[in-house]
Amino acid sequence: MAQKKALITGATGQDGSYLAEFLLEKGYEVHGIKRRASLFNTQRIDHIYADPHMEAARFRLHYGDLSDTSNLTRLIAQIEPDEVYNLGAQSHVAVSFEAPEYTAEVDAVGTLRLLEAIRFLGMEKKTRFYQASTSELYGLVQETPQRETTPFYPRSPYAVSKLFAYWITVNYREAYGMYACNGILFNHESPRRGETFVTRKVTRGLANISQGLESCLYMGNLDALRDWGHAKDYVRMQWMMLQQETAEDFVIATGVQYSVRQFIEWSAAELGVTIAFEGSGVDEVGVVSAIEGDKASALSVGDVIVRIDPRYFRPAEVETLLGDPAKAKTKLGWVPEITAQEMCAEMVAEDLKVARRHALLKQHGLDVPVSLEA
Ligand code: NDP
Ligand code: GDR
Repeated sequence: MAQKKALITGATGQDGSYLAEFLLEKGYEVHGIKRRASLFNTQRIDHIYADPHMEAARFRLHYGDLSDTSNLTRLIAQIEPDEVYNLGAQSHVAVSFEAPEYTAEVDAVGTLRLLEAIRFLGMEKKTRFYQASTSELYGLVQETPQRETTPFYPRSPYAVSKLFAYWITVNYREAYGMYACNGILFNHESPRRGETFVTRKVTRGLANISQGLESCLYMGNLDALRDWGHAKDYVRMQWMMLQQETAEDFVIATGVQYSVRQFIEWSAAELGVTIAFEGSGVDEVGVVSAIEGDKASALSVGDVIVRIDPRYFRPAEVETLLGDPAKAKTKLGWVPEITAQEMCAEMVAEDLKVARRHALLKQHGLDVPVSLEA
């Protein structure tokens, strides 16, 4: 059988990097799109990137951008991919309130650009298309747990843009008979998660604090509930969805939810530190009055401080998400292998390694600037 070719947008991101590894292991020729940036932005994929001068290199990177129609069309024409995975996006919900138009341009119209390029090039019967849809579509939830049939109610420019992308993918499937499908993925994390998403912000921030590199972690809504899985488990599903006889949309989730506060507590336990939460209603010893009952009494002077900062609250919040992955389990035989707590431990361990290295350098007068912006 001829070697399959895949094109990944967002190849430099968390999911893109795991998916590229996965597809290379499956024997694919993998093409990734990367954006031009003033600094190197390929840290997550450097370990799988081979010198392009080598004949046998099966992983190729191309400059491109989801806002550039001619670039996308040219790349698809050149590569002739069997599978396109559209993972590229301005993927930060809070940032989408700051840059709503750009988010729509990339996340909504960018998806249309890819689909239209495939159709325009007459490849709609050859090229299969995966769209990175999201549990953010459910937003203000209409049913719990959320499944494929649950009505959408997006709550951010990001989610509204992804709503367009969801429906245009369905539309190209129905209108042109394309094999195009949506994976409605709930939050998934890993040590490669971007530093400004909540889980990574917590594991990195607490690891830094434990090594004396930072003094305080500033957080938003600690009561938000999320269904967190591991990115490695979820990219396997992205591939599986493109290997079926007919294209269908699937919810991918663990079916278990935890709060942000719980995630902080797990991370603290991994590091062996205790947490003092501070907020707007702080009393004299710096303990937030919002902490209920016995949790508050466990706090003492010297605890790691987690301070509530209104800056990290969103204009419209998604308070709770819980997915029902029954369809994926039944039809695709998929079961997530890594629990949220195991994932948290892995993330803490990786961030601790880095924090220890930085602390050691600092001890020897080689100061490494730790970015506090998260
Ligand atoms: P990341 O933010 O880690 O990666 C996003 C990728 O998109 C990066 O490679 C980024 O490039 C690229 N990108 C951003 N803007 C553009 C653009 N204008 N043109 C081309 N590429 C661009 O996200 P994840 O890997 O976590 O998520 C992958 C996809 O899945 C996203 O579409 C996200 O919205 C969606 N999703 C994610 C979930 C999650 O929990 N992780 C859950 C549900 C959906 P650069 O590296 O240069 O910034
Ligand atoms: P989310 O992920 O918005 O669900 O989108 P994020 O980790 O950013 O937030 C999860 C929840 O934590 C609350 N929160 C904070 N969030 C951040 N980033 N920083 C904080 O300081 C903080 N404090 C509390 C948030 O309010 C929210 O409720 C992610 C992205 O990967 C999307 O691309 C993807 O579509 C969805 O997951 C599913």
